[in-house]
Amino acid sequence: MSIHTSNSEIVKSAAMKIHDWPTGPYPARVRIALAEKELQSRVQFVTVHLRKGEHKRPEFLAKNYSGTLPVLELDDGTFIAECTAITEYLDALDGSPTLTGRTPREKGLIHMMNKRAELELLDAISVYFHHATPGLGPDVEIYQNAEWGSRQRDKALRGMNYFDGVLKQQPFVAGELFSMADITVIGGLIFAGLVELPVPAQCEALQAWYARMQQRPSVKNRVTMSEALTLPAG
Ligand SMILES: N[C@@H](CCC(=O)N[C@@H](CS)C(=O)NCC(=O)O)C(=O)O
Repeated sequence: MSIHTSNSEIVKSAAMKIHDWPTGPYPARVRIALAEKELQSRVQFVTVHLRKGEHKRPEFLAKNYSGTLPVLELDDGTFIAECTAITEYLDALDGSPTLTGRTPREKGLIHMMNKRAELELLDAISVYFHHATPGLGPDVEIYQNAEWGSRQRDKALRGMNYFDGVLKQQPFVAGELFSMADITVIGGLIFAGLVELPVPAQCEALQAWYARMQQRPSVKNRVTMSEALTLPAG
């Protein structure tokens, strides 16, 4: 099977690997994108144990300098890290982008809202987790700054209020269509659940949107999607 891109370049249907951790909020973003694009069968998952700090070891840092998950490995040995970059790659594969925008306007709005979802919500919760909670444990969290972490928690709560306001005006984070920006806010709320940071009661539009998002099969099945497709790390 081959997949045609919009400029007629043929991308061979080679196997891809995703290095990730099944329950991680950032890995969830790529898992949801894979399921939305119906690409699961082309991927094998490699589990990298976050709590054992496998993502900070030299073998993994050679794949991703930043020492974070997920990482996409192509069959020619290319490694693509960063959820946004991986999602853009996956979305471009079939020449029919459904997650990152079809027109210049859609692309611009989705990229902006996706970045906002990272800055104002998901990344802020991540900093809170790593700095103001035990995080991944003392072997991994070698430097913590609790005050900085708490400030990021407050920033995330402000972010929830912001996205609530957005979703009062439109059905999805970047407008009328489901996109990568929705996936990133979903990642943020998955992380919020893990750190027990509830969406404030007054954020009714955000809560209603999240209830709708949790009904999507891509979101519901994200953790179990790797069960038959997992390789040991190595
Ligand atoms: N900007 C990165 C962030 C990825 C990230 O922080 N991933 C988490 C996994 S849920 C991680 O690797 N955390 C380990 C750590 O920071 O030590 C992306 O978008 O992919």
